[in-house]
Amino acid sequence: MQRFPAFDPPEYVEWQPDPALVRAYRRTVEENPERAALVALLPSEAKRALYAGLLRARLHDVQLKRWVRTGVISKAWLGTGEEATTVGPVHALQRGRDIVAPMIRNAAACCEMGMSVADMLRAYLGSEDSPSRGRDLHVGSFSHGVLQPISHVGDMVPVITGIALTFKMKGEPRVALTWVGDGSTKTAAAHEGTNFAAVQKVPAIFIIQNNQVALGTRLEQHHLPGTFRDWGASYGMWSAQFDGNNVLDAYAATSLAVERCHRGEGPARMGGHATHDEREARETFPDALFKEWGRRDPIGLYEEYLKEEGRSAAELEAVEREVTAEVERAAEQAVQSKARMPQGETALEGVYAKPGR
Ligand SMILES: Cc1ncc(C[n+]2csc(CCOP(=O)(O)OP(=O)(O)O)c2C)c(N)n1
Ligand SMILES: [Mg+2]
Repeated sequence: MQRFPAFDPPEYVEWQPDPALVRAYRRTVEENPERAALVALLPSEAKRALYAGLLRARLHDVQLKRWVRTGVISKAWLGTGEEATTVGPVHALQRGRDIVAPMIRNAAACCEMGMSVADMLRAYLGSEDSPSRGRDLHVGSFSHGVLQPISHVGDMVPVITGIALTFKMKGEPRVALTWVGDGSTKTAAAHEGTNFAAVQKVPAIFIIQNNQVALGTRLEQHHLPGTFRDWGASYGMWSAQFDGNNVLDAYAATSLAVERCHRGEGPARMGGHATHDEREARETFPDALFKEWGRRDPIGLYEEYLKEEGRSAAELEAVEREVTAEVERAAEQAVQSKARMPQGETALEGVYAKPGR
């Protein structure tokens, strides 16, 4: 994809495929027979949609950075480098049936569940026509199956567990999924929710998104085991790991978890490993670590995979042109919404359910 020297992490600007990592990417997809079978069944169109999803996520972040740089907004939360951990799992779900609760790192989930990029950008402007009507920058849309998270990390775990419990009680073949940052696993809410999900055997999927940092706190400062491999087992819960930079692995691992949920064998816990590119992380970790993870750009590696599958550069460029146009159009539409800021009194509207509902 086109790189953006002004906005991309430095490791991505001159990104070139490392042949060993390209081979390892394919090996990851092929070495687990169950996952390999699922990937082999993916229609060409679905693989293209995964690519578009990754691009949409990256370009959404680039647009936000552009707005920060030009003073349209003062701050943005980004998922750059972690796109595969969000996009792969959402593509394993069914729109209109399943429910997700994205954390701020997972804004891409909103779009992959069908929300428009323009609405995602409007949320940052806090306009009257934004998803929360200007109340909050956390984004959700019930009609798209996306729960709007609250700021407190870890708190969506018991909420998702409750939703999954409802699915189980009603006998509905649906699943509920949320992501939990490595740091957020330490909250009481995450523990209580995970344990309750396990003992109630609800159709929930928890993805521990281990980007090795929680603001300025490194993983080894808050998590002595070093990995999350045994985390699910400590709750008596089935769990699996996937490569957080490999969208196909993330997709296939989540698909298996969904199948388990449908068989009544939920919940499932999964770990995705990714990188994190924000100021605190850059101040916390040595440059070498960013170089190492930068070589694993989830978009660059997936492009190499697709090319090996016989996709032409022209086809990939066509997808990129479509998504670029979608994001550019969305930014233009969203900026128009700046003229539609909510009146203060409207903050009191729509807070409580109407009697009888
Ligand atoms: C309960 C709670 N404590 C503290 C914060 C402040 N806070 C916001 S993000 C964050 C770090 C979360 O780290 P992690 O779970 O690893 O997610 P990441 O940001 O790395 O995606 C903290 C401590 C919060 N939002 N909620
Ligand atoms: Mg983290």
